[in-house]
Amino acid sequence: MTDAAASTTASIPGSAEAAIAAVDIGALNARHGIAGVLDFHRGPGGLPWARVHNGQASASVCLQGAQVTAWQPHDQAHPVLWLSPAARYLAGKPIRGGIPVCWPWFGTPEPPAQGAAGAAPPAARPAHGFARNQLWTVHDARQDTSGATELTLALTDSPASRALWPGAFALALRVRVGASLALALETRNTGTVPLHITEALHTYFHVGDIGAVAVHGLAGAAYFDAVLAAAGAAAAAEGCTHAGAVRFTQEVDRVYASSAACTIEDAALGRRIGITKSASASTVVWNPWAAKAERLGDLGAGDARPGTPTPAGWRQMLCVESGNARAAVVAVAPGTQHVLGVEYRVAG
Ligand code: TA6
Repeated sequence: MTDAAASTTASIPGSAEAAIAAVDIGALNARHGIAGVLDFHRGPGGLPWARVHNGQASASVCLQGAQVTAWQPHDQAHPVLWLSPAARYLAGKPIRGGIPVCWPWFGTPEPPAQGAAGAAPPAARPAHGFARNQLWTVHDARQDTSGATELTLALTDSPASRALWPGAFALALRVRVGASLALALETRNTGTVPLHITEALHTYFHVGDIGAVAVHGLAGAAYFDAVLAAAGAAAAAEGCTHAGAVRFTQEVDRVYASSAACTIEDAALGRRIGITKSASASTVVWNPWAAKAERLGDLGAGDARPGTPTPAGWRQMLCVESGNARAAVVAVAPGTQHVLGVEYRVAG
């Protein structure tokens, strides 16, 4: 079966397993493989992956959800993206770690903010949208003049997506793997009415220890504190601000109204990760800390104390997500497109 047919199969509700099984790895390698640089294979759970190893970096991208699950420049001793040691690899479900694509909504939205008249009731709509759960097709793969590898994956509306959200769309994710990692999430409205979306590239970064991390660039930006909101302090959760860097001594789950670049300063690993972005009005910062990590159940067990040889998974991850969330709804007019961009670069 061709990849196009496979993605069509994915469109029938409940056939995620069939769509995954129908992916023709040989055909993908014949059509898009790049000798010595890019190949396709089946990884954990039988999910299809693209694997990149060029002169600058290595990376992995799961075709389910167009989810970058690994990126490590050759000059880095540690992965830059975090992938849970307890990740589950299931058809139709997101993988814990890497860069989940949250689209066409961030979180669990309530209509009409999503502009989705006729959408399924909120309870039926998966958290962070459906794009991260569906099988994407490979649109293009190439080396650019710098020696970086650019992979473009695509997803279009289908019976499965329309059962959740009525939008007619063509989604593309361009991933450029090199000494930096760049992603561009392109939303094209192929319908006749405006699309209203929220979105995020929900990036999990690998850190030495969350207790020795600072995030710079968000001082003074207003943020929604989801932890306060979850504790019932709805009014106090809105319009928060802080001076200085974000540091971590407990669960942090914040949606900042910010288009600014950020830097993750990792004292334990002695490196800084630079985050620049475009067409993004929101930055989300999240670490679940021990209790929520326990409830989620797939971040990896281990020692909750800092500085031990067997740390819990949550001690070695930090999400800094770039997107357009909550009130930052993006309207995409018929026949037009919107492109959310990020680039990550490591120093030290
Ligand atoms: O981006 C932060 C957040 O919205 C948290 O509230 C937490 O739910 C996290 O995303 C992970 O969500 P997921 O659905 O991937 O488990």
